[in-house]
Amino acid sequence: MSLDVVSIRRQFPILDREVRPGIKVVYLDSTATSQKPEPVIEAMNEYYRRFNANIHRGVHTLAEEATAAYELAREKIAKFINAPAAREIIYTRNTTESINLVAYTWARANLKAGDLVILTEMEHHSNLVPWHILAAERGIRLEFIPVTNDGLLDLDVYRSLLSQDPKLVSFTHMSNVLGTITPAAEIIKLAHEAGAITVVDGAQSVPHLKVDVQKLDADFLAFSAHKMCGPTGIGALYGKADLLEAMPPFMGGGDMIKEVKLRSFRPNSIPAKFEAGTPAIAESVGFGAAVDFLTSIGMENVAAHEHEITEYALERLEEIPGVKVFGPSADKKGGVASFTFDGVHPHDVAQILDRDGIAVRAGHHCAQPLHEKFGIPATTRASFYLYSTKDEVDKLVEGIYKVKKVFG
Ligand code: 7TS
Repeated sequence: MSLDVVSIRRQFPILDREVRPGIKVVYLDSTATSQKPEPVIEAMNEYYRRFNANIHRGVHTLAEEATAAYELAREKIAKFINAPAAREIIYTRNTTESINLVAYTWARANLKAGDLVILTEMEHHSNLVPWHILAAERGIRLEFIPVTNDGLLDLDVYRSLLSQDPKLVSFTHMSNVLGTITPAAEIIKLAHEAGAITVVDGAQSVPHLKVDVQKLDADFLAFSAHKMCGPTGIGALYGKADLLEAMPPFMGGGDMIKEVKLRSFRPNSIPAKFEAGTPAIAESVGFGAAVDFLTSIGMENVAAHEHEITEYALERLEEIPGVKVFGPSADKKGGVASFTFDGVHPHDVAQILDRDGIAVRAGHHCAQPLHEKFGIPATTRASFYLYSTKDEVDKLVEGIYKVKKVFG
């Protein structure tokens, strides 16, 4: 093991939880949301106990401390993804809001009827529906990089789409269903050569891989704190400063302005321009603590551990007659194993696993078009993180054999 998982697990109090007397939780649903370590919980508690105040408004000590903590967390997040400047990090509620921010501001200011936006067939609904809304409103054109049978993106089709003068390419860095890690740097380079800007959905990559926006040359990167050991209710949008500065505001209200008259306003500079109203202050503190926690472990170590668990999980799952795992081999994917089990509905699989405390997700995982592509309505999904163990994979496999018994 590349990580000291025993000591890591000790920092996640929930992993000790019994879901029923004598039945400990086996948490295999980190793709939906990760669990939270003690330092994150403690940082948020300390915020409420010691320096809760509204930010950017007061001159009193508590307000100054809260503001400093909010801005310090932004600096930590910027460093975590190697953003050149903290002002390029916009706090949002989550990945969904980050993508919508780009769709409602950059895209509405820059796209007109007939303009091409390229997406992929493996997108989460949050990187589809904002563009559907824009297509209906503006008449922009959507094209999709196809997914191959082994769960990879078909870059030959992408190259041919690029000859149609796209304005924007928005794609996931890691599929939440197939686990596929997409060749983001290459996709971005080709998009730039074609004159398009790029949005990277980093909801699954930022928590699990070392993501460097400068190496990628990403124009925008969207991610959520709750999937990376942080709290719910906060996420981030990284954007290159020149793009963010040229974009109109998203929501109007307090903090996002320099000056307001009865009939006009002047927007604030970035990042405040995009942060209207009282933000998620305690959550920003938790987000910063999550980034500290992951940094102290090292993202390379997190990724290596997940790789080991995923490789083992795929090997064990594929041994089970009737189980079909979707997506590429372990070397091309993150810690996700979505599968079907002959003759048993994915929801039934999940329900029977839950009897043994095994938490997995069943359904279309907010990627309906991808499931349609594979001709299935749903899958059962087990997903892994830095606290996952081979023992938990073994419990999952035992659980699936029990499902087999129940359904004959
Ligand atoms: N993009 C990807 C690739 C995701 O996996 C998710 C959430 C989102 C965007 C949206 O993130 P949010 O924080 O704004 O909700 N994925 C999942 C999932 O797979 N199960 O629950 C949420």
